[in-house]
Amino acid sequence: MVEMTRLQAVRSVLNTLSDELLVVTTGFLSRDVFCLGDRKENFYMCGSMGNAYPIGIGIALNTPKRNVVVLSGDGAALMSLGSLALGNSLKLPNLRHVIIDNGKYVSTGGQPTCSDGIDFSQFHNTQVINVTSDETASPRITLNPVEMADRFRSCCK
Ligand SMILES: Cc1ncc(C[n+]2csc(CCOP(=O)(O)OP(=O)(O)O)c2C)c(N)n1
Ligand SMILES: [Mg+2]
Repeated sequence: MVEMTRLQAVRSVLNTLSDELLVVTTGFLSRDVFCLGDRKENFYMCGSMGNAYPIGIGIALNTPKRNVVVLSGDGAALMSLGSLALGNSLKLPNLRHVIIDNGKYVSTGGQPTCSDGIDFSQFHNTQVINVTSDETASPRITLNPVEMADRFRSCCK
């Protein structure tokens, strides 16, 4: 098994992107993506844990000509299991889910999740990247939320 840190995992995902719309989960992962590869096609779901994937479903349904990638943490994916079932049911061809699984809620202090109790790769177009260690937090996102949402919307055509 390839061992990656959280930032290496995030870089590996960003390296796969061209013009995809990217929805990123709350916490350190949004900060990491902002620092390593901010682009107008990125939507950072600051604050509302578990909502990145359901938002990704909505965007993929409404912009069928665009490919949508959702980047989640294991804790966020566990919080939103209903949406993973919906993803399995809809099987949207333009939606991809990448889950960075560190087995913890790292952004809030490293409390353990129960991600070892589920095989996320059973879900539609889902890739799991197991992370063996986490760097300290990237700096906070400096974008104004309205500005960020507006520039993202302008790409959703
Ligand atoms: C509904 C809700 N519950 C709790 C939080 C607090 N919170 C923010 S990030 C986070 C941890 C997220 O864990 P995970 O998705 O595994 O990502 P990681 O931090 O490990 O990268 C928590 C508990 C929140 N923002 N929203
Ligand atoms: Mg985690």
